[in-house]
Amino acid sequence: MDATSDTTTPTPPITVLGLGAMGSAIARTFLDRGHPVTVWNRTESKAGPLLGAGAAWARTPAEAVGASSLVVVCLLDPPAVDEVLADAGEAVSGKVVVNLTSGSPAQARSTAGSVAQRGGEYVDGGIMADPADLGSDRARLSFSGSRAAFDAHEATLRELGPSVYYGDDPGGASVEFMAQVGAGYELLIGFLHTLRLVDAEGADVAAFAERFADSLADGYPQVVRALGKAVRDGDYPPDLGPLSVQAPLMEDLVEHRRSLGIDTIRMAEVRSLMNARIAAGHGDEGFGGVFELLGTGQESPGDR
Ligand code: FVH
Repeated sequence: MDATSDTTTPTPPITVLGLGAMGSAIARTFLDRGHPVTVWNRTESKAGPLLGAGAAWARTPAEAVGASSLVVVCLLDPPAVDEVLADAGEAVSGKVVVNLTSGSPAQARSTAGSVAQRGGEYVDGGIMADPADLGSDRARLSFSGSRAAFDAHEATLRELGPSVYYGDDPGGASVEFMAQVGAGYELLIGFLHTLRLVDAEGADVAAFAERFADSLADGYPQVVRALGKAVRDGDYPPDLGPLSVQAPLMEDLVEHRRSLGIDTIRMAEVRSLMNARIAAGHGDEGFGGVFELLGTGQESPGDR
C-alpha cells in the first residue's frame, strides 16, 4: 500500500463519511481550502448544502471510499463506524481511513484491526472543538495509528486545526481525547454542584460563574501542572497547603452543603480521601497525594 498516493498536490481529494454537525463542518473546511470532496451520509438530504458548495455525492459507502485515497469518517459512535466500513467492504483496500468519531481506546484498536484486515491503513483521531471552530486555531485534534499514513496526510489533517500525533498505538489519540473530555466533565459536575449551593444561598449564579472563570484562568493552570508533576514523581509537597490544614475546612464545606439540602457526595468524597491520607501519616503532604488512594479500593467510603 502507498500511503502517499494523492498527496503530491496540496489539495488532494478527500472522502467524508458522515454529515452530522461535525462531519459537515469537516467537509466544509476541506471544500473551503480547495480539496475535491466526495461525501456520503445515511440521510442524503443532509448533503444538500455541501453539494451546493461543490462536493460530489456518492450513493454508497463503497462508492464514496473508492473516490479518494484519504477517507475521513465522522459518525455518531463506533458501532456506526463499524457498520459503515463493513458496507464499504473491499473498497477500503489501499485507502487511508482517518476516524474522527469519538470512542474508547479499545474501540479505536478494534476498528484499526478491521481496517487492516480489509487492506487499509488506519489513523484514529479525536476532535476537541465545536463544529463552528473547525479549521481555526480554537480547534484541537489528537491523532494516532499508522505513522506512514499520518505523515503522508499530516498537512491536510492540520487544515482542521492544531494537531498532535500520539504514536502508532491506534488507541493513543483516544486516551488523550477521553482524558481531556473526562476531566472537563469531572470539573463541570463539581461546578454545577457548587452553583446549586450558590443558588440556594440566594447569590447570583451568573456573576459567581464570571468570578470563578477568572479564578480558573488565574490560579488553576499552575495547580494542575504541579499536580501532574507530583503524581509523576510520587512526591507530594504541600500544594494547597498541608492536608492537616486543608482537612478542617472540609468539615465546613460538607456541612454547608448539608445544611442547605445540597448533595454532599463529591465534597464528602474529598473529605474522606483527605482523612484517609492523614490517618496514613501524610498530613504534612499536599492534596496531590490523594492520587495514591484513587482506584485502589483503599479509600474509606464511610462518609459518602
Ligand atoms: N458536535 C460536537 O460538538 C462534537 C465535538 C467533539 C467530538 N464530537 C464527535 O463527533 C462525532 C459526530 O458528532 P456530530 O456532532 O456530527 O453528531 P451528529 O450531528 O448527531 O451526526 C451523527 C452522524 O452519524 C450518522 N449515523 C448515526 N448512526 C448511524 C448508523 N448506524 N449508520 C450510519 N450513519 C449513522 C448520522 O447519520 P444521519 O442520522 O444523518 O443519517 C450523522 O451523519 C461524534 O462521535 C461526537 O462525539 C462532536
